[in-house]
Amino acid sequence: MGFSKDFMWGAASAAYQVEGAWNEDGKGPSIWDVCGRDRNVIQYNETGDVACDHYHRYKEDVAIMKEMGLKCYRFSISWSRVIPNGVGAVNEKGLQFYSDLVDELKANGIEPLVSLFHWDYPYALYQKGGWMNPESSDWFLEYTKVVVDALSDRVSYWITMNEPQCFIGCGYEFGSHAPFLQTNRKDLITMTHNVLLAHGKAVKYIREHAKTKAEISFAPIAPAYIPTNDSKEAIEVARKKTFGMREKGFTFGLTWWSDPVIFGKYPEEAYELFGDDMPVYSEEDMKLISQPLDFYGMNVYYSACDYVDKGYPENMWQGRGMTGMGWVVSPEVMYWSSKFIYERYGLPIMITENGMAGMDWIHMDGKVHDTYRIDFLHRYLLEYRRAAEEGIPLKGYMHWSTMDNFEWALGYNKRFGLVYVDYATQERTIKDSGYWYKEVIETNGKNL
Ligand code: GCO
Repeated sequence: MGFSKDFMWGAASAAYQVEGAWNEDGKGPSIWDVCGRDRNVIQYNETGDVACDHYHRYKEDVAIMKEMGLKCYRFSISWSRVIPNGVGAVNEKGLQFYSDLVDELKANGIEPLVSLFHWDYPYALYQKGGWMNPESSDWFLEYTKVVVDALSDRVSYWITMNEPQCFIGCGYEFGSHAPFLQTNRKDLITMTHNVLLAHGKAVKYIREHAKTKAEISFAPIAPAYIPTNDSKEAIEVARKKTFGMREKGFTFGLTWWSDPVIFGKYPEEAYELFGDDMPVYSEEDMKLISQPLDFYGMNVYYSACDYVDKGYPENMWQGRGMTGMGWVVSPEVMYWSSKFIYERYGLPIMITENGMAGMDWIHMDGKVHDTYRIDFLHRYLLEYRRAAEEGIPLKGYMHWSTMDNFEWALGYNKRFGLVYVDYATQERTIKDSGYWYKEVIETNGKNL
């Protein structure tokens, strides 16, 4: 037994990373448009102003996806393209873009999987306090309504939010992503609660109002610790660490986000660590937050590890293979994350992101020979299949990324795509890995 017959093979992107057209056709600014600009917080002061110009080239891009045999495409909607001020007047042209994209995908036999929010928060709402504002979850609900009413006749797969760990953790705890702030613990906790409420309200709305049967999840980062040996004890140690909490960097916790969403309560450990800083909420809140989901979408790139002051973190050693991000090549994480998370939360698993940044360029023969990405993918997919063989229900795999794009504060040099993008000409070239992935899809992973 390998991947199921209806396994969803796809690739992913996010609006700000690929679309460009940052101020066209009535789009309002997002925090990524404004907060990083000219401040030397983004590599070489690069921006997503043009990115892959996907806004204008989506037809060509869908044709390329079809050529690679993708069955699904996961993409996100830019909130401020659809509602320029975050709330209030709808920008019909912006909404039309996504409607056209969905039509184009459907016409090419590619299933759309929509992420409502992948970090490009409307700047106008940020000015009103953003996720600190008690109204913030209603703003998200209002936006969700607009998108779901317009697209749910053709879209059935929904991700409410991508990596809350990152947009709260990197955005407000570590200050490495827009809006590049480092705020206090109490505020981080307040924002978490509002984000969770927004997620819950969105799930409820989609469930009750979608025009086709909806399948809904969110997409946290979910890296497991890999057991140091095969013993039962080692597996329990790894499981415990995977679901444990730490004080600094708590916004990156897995249970911090997933326990409320799935169990309707914050982890016990959080109360021990944070005491009075924990949110005061009603039962009603937790009921909203823990609306039933259809699968657990997770972004998995490398194994979790404990960091130490000096020397290597535990998943690293001298000379260990790593990707262009400095992330260790640790394929077993696909198996252990799927297993641990399925056992804890009981939902079918979908890898909503996985991939690697490489040093890609066009070779003299005009092609991109990214053998390392093929090897990476091969190893990771084998470990993912191992989970399927043990009976863990796996729904799909969305490779990150469809094409090279803007890697947030690291700019354009981190190339994650199955498709190479020449940013000067906007020419696209399918990499060897893109053709290799096509064969994986065609054989449903039997050729691995
Ligand atoms: C994330 C985001 C993506 C990134 C990708 C590579 O996980 O950070 O969801 O937008 O580009 O993961 O870092």
